Amino acid sequence: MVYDKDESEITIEIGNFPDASARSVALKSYIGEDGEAATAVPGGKLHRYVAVSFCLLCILQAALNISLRLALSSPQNIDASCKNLTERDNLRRINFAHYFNQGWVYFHDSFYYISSIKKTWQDSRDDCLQRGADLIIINSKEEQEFTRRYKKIMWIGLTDRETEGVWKWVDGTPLTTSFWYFGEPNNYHGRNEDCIEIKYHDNGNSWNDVVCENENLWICEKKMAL
Ligand code: MAN
Ligand code: CA
Repeated sequence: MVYDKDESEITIEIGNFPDASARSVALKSYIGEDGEAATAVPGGKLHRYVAVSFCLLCILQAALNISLRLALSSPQNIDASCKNLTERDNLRRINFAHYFNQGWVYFHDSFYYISSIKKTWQDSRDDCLQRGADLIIINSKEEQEFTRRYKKIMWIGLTDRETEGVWKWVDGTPLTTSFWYFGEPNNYHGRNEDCIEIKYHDNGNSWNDVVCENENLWICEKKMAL
């Protein structure tokens, strides 16, 4: 290809062609049928269209993202979520104050109430239910250790009253992690020992099965929603 300055023309030398018509055909295929400047790459136009459409799509997507973000974080929306948060926070505060004032102890997302009088297992459970709680469900080593701190014999929310030998927590879940004292549970001397007390609190494994009609202190648990 030679650019001729004087004549302001582009002269393209495509090779030796026998006649003028063959030369014209070759030239047309080089510069494009409509005379527009085209790249020499086959399908170049298509590539350009695809690239331009892709860019337009990207711009559209970005615009959509920005407008959505603006809409969602509008002052009204922020106000509403802040209001919800503070309302929830206030309820939580009132709840916590209530339990603390009634002498409950907070430990690992639950409140616990330790009775100062003794009752049967069922009456103990009813007392917890009346307080909006239930007998304690022990589901971790930490919670088990927590119960031992009180150094008292207390009912917990575990029983096999429904089916002998099938231990269930008061929320209906089966027993998975247990802390039975050596030799327990034993239905001692053929007695019907269907309710569980923390008895041997100086031992990591402190549980004992006893007759549900015995009278014991008890420990209620109220799980706090996070
Ligand atoms: C008492 C009761 C029983 C327990 C035995 C252990 O009799 O608490 O439940 O198994 O002591 O010696
Ligand atoms: Ca026993």
